Amino acid sequence: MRIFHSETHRLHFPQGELNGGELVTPFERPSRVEYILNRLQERGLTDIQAPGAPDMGAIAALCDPGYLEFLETAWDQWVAEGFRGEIIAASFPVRRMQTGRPPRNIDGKVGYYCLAAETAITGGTWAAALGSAACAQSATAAVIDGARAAFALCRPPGHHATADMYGGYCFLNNAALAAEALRASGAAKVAILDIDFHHGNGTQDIFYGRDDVFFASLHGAPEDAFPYFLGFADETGTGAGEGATLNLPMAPGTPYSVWSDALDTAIAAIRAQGAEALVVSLGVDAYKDDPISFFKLDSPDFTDAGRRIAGLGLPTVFCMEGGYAIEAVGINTVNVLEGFEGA
Ligand code: Q9C
Ligand code: ZN
Repeated sequence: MRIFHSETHRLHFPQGELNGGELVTPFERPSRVEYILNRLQERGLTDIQAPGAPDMGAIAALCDPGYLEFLETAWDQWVAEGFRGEIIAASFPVRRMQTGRPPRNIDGKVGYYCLAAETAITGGTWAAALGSAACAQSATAAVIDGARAAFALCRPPGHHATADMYGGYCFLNNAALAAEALRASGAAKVAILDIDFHHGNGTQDIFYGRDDVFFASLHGAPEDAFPYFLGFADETGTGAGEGATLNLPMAPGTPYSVWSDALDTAIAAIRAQGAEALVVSLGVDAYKDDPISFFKLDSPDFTDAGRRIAGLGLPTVFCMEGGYAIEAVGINTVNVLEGFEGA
């Protein structure tokens, strides 16, 4: 399988994540990539290359222009303001405060474009987000060129990012970029299967009103799990997109026997939709020992999940998302890819 990885991910390494009122070392950290790379090598998945330059036109087509300008300039403005810490949002346009006007003040602007305060921005965040997007774009190009599948080792992840908001460790929605590129290459219908533990609110939001990109997500029930406010089973799409979103929220303690039934449900829906290409938002935080999640998948279960996904027989772009049980992240990620390839 062709694999795309960019060293630029290292440029994004905030020292602090707001967690339980403390600033802790972020769960989403550079070493995650090292564990995945090591495991890929160990298992002989060595076709690893750097992506091409990011396709800025495709990123501009997906995202709000003010948001992209914000990501590009936020650090310089923050430093110019005299702030000495990392960028952490503190004021948000919440209920009855939404007038759609991005503030001039950088502290206000940060809150305007942020959906969750755990995620810090630093001087290298924009470059890292672009490198991550480039991995998704190059992996998609490989699949468009005829590869059965490709793996984008995206970091930072993407599925919480909307067209105009960052958060949940995400800045640019890599899976959405992949899906759009597959559509542009001629696939009439594309499916995004999101198996990260968390609901892919950003991806859902981007495609919610469209019927050409089907979105299916397996995740911790929003009553109990981040992002808390989206991902309920009754969110099924709107307008032309009605029926093109499938949410499968599950309870704390969910074992693989239940999770795999949900996976089969999502796979059957993707088949029924007539998707011609597949994007997998590949998070492995459904793992039993993940420090911020509550499902009970074991490592061999990820191999089985990969096998089931392969059963769709679709050209497939895997985009790395979450997974924070550091040592197991490599094993579980590679298990999905091996299960897929061995099927
Ligand atoms: N402070 C992804 O898996 N909540 N994002 C953090 C611990 C945010 C997860 C809770 C979790 C975001 C891509
Ligand atoms: Zn996650």
